[in-house]
Amino acid sequence: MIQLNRRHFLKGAGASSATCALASILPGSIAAIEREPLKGVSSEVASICEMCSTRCPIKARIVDGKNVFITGNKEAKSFGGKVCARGGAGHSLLYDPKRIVKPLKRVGERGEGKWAEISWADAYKEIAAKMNQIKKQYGAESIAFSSKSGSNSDHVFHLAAAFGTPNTFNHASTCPGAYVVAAKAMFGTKMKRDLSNSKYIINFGHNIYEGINMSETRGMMQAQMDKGAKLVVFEPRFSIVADKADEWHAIRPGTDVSVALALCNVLIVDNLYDCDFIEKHVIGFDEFAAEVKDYTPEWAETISDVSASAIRRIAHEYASHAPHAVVDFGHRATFTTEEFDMRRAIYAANILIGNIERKGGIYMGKKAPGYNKLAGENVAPALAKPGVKGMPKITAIRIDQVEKQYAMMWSSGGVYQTILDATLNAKPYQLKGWIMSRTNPMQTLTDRAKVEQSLKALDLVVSCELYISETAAFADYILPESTYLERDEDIADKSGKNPAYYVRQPVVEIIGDTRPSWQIFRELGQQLGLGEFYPWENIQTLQLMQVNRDHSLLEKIKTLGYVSYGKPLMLREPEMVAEFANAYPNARTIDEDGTYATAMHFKTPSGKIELTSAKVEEMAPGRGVIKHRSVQLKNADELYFIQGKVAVHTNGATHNVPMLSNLMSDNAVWIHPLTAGRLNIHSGDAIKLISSVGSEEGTALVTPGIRQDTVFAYMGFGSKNKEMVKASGKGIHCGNLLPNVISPVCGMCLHTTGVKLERV
Ligand SMILES: Nc1nc2c(c(=O)[nH]1)N[C@H]1C(S)=C(S)[C@@H](COP(=O)(O)OP(=O)(O)OC[C@H]3O[C@@H](n4cnc5c(=O)[nH]c(N)nc54)[C@H](O)[C@@H]3O)O[C@H]1N2
Ligand SMILES: Nc1nc2c(c(=O)[nH]1)N[C@H]1C(S)=C(S)[C@@H](COP(=O)(O)OP(=O)(O)OC[C@H]3O[C@@H](n4cnc5c(=O)[nH]c(N)nc54)[C@H](O)[C@@H]3O)O[C@H]1N2
Ligand code: SF4
Ligand SMILES: [Mo]
Repeated sequence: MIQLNRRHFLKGAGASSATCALASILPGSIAAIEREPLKGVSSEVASICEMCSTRCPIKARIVDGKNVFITGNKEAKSFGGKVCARGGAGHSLLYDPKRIVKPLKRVGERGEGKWAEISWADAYKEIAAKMNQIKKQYGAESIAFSSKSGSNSDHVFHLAAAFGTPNTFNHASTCPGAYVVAAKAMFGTKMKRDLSNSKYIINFGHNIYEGINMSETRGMMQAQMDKGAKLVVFEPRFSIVADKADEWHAIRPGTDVSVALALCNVLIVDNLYDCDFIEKHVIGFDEFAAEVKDYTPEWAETISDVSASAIRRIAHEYASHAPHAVVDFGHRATFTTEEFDMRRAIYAANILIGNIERKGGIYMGKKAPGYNKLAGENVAPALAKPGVKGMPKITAIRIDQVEKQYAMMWSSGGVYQTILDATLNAKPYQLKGWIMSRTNPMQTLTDRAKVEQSLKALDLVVSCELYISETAAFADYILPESTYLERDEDIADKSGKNPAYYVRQPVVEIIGDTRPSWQIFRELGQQLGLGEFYPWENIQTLQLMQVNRDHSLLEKIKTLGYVSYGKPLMLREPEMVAEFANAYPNARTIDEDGTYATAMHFKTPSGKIELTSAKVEEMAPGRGVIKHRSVQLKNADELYFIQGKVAVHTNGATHNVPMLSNLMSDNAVWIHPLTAGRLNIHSGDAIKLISSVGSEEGTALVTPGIRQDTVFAYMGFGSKNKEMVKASGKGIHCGNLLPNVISPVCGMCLHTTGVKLERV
């Protein structure tokens, strides 16, 4: 394997900004962008990246009227004033001739690729008429709304609520849902990880040097490079994170839960856990300990292929660095149907060493209201929610609400894939319309064929997009949104260890006839006769409502782009608590042990951390206690098929962006040499993967960096619509191989399945 200098690599990994010549404009494209000089501000504008949903704070400016130079906003220290390679390529999206810059209406069959331009006014009129007709005939609840979470989704879901449907979905069940729901069950709220201060990091497939989040990626780099943290990685393939780790264990896909439980077993049996912390802050320890008694490292080895002695040693090393050690709870939580207990087992390993609210451990976000209360004064302004009076009362139940076990998922984004059965089989009732924004389920929701069938079966499909994505290709109307470099949005909360806000602002004037989504969904709302639910006229009035009409505060947030308040605070970290109490004379009195431990309140039924949960037991009988359950992810004669992110593309989103497509346009399938040898497959050969729901042809990459029983592909490639010119037909389409699954309790999709491999 190629040896890379670790230090050298780490320096490069999270630090690039780019300015490049604009791609030439192809003639004849739909509503192509005229290549005119860019208009906007030539001084730096502070804003927010949207090349992925990490949404890093950026600064951008126009160079010579021709280009946009993007870098990180230095005000946001943890992001290091940097953007990643995709963040630096924003100009290539902005000026991509294949971006849609006029509203489009389908004129052929769904998916046939025949489009006509339509005015915004006519598009709103026709869509609103159809929506109202569906509402009259089948009820408002028969229209689902979906959007990737973020400020856009707030506007999409506001319209849904005003229209009267409860069926709103973000990307949760395809991505973070399981770790969010697991945290809710145990802590009553989402948790954050403090990688940069951690001395010992255990990583179960968090691909953080490729699936980049500038702040967390840089935090991990700091921990490794500057502070000498030890990193242990469990991964079925030799990812970049595995390559930069101190040790890599090629775990069997989907079996992480057994190793996490075995770590807990050793922590308890060998008495390495923080007894005092458990006594004060945790309930359900005894039930958990009784369950975990049998989950020995020797048992986990038989399931996961990770050696028992390694698990035992790692548990001891981890505990010896307590509390400044962490088991990372990951990001994309779709490795097994037992995700709920996998992520709970990981949190349990953190709780046992008492790293909660400690440096290098896990902690709760400190938003203004709670922070101010501790300080005894208004250190940070609290944002107001614009009150909208008289919103319709919705009585229809959500399509994912029939089963009580998903109770915690409804409010965390919903079980997105339930749209498919509701559409195709009227389960639990018939859907007739789907209004979506900033989402590409054909690529990202699993079982592409079923998504296509569903889109074809509906009476109305609307997509708000930048491109004619694979999904938008099946819409009746495509509403083109201005890119993040052309639009403004509401102020967003970016609080971490202390309160922080930031805001998106336009860097260039809008190119073509596109609009920001807050405007699109407001105008559609007005056309629907729901204007009374939009007390804001434009984004400025909405922002002023957020800051309680404090003009100078708004000005400050806009000028700096990112504003943070107070001092970083972790409630059980004595030094931080002392500094905090020192800074604010009316601050809460420090506990006897020098911390604010008694100020920790968990929004669980008991008010404590719940290692075992009566509420979960009630929602999903038999699941109150964290347990191991055997899962069969593939048949004996199949290989595991797994995926991951690549550093130069985002999900199912950027494969048409010229600059990024030039860097990588295909996803060769990783195959172990012994597996390849049996089928006489060599690197570069054409191969085929066949699953229970589809088959895909691609190219082989023979590498020892993968388990023999597993194949891997970077996700997002192989688009099947011809409008994605640079992406269509290139590589394996992962969503076409994955069956549609709903995991217990957390409602997650499943991104691991069995495939047969053939040489073509
Ligand atoms: N460059 C880039 N950065 C991104 C994104 C992007 O698309 N591109 N997307 C953003 C988003 S939305 C997210 S959610 C994050 C994603 O962040 P991550 O969740 O870290 O990203 P993935 O690459 O999906 O990570 C999954 C990793 O798990 C491995 N894996 C697969 N199955 C298993 C298993 O059963 N066990 C273990 N232990 N490992 C397994 C895969 O090989 C892969 O390396 O990244 C964000 N940042
Ligand atoms: N097989 C498989 N499936 C996966 C994953 C995997 O690893 N493997 N990863 C999962 C994960 S972690 C996630 S988060 C999801 C992500 O999947 P999605 O939530 O679908 O998000 P993206 O693919 O990032 O982007 C969706 C669409 O948003 C459009 N878009 C980009 N910017 C804007 C904008 O400013 N406005 C509007 N209106 N549209 C915009 C893009 O053109 C793109 O078509 O995929 C999940 N699906
Ligand atoms: S991680 Fe990269 S692409 Fe994603 S928001 Fe940050 S700079 Fe932009
Ligand atoms: Mo994600």
